[in-house]
Amino acid sequence: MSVRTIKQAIKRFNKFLITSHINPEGDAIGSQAAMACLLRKLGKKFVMLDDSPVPKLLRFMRGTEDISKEMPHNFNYQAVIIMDSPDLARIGRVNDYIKKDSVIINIDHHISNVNFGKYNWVEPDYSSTGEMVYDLFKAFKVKIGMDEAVALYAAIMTDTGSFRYSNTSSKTHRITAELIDIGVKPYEMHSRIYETSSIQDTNLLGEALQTMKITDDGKIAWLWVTKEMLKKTNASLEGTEGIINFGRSIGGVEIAVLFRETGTKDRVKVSFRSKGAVDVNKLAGDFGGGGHPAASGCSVLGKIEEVEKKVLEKAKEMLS
Ligand SMILES: [Mn+2]
Repeated sequence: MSVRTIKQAIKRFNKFLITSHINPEGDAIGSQAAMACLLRKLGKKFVMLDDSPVPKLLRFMRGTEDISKEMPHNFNYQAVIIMDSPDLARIGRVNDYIKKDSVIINIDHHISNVNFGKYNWVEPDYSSTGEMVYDLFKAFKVKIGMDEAVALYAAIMTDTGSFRYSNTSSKTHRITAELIDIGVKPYEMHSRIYETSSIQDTNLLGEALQTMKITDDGKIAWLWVTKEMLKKTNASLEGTEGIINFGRSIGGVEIAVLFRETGTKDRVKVSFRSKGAVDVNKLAGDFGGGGHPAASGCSVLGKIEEVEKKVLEKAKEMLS
């Protein structure tokens, strides 16, 4: 489906539930906040409801204070807009408020998206869901104000790794140039999101780097974050997010893997990053996860040593 179909769908309804995935990052939060701005300007009513709280770092965006964890009473939405989520499992507890006959508008850029909605707008070539929301503003001919410009910029900046990843296009830059013209300050945005690490999180990074290993051919690098390391350093879960990039940043590495003992119920969270030669969305898919060709993840049952062994075997298989 195209942006036009989604525009028509949004026009048809007046009360929306907006949500995104568990453990939201910049794109999930930014695209929800921008969508809220758009719906407000269109005179629509909405509630934003997420499984997980908004990360502290992202609360500077206006509108994020309206993202709640509980459904307000007496709010009967006509359609639910699910953003940046490849499947319904990714929205976690919010599923409790979705009925079999709910009208779902699915807006996402994950190649692994399973088209779970009545309306599915999926653009794997877009850098971020934020870029898609930008298109919606244009389709509706709604002027982009400062609040949504900040939210869209944050969404695009975080999902492109600050315009470094292969999903960065000339369109990405044209959009962000427009957002800068509206008043967004790139340095301020970068500083707010990337230059506010704590000493605890930095100590955790030090611990994690000690665990880094690399295959003999130098193509796979992997690291661990254990419960013990988190306890010792008193770091935050959010502080584990950028660690995988240190694996990918090594010359010759094709796949970086981060194993985190932060999954629920004896599960290990596994994140993958690729430099493009290997489709890590497929790799994550082998373990029930998904994402993008260059960035994906899954959650695997078992002890970290066992999970490491299984995952590395598959990764080596894919490279050979
Ligand atoms: Mn995204």
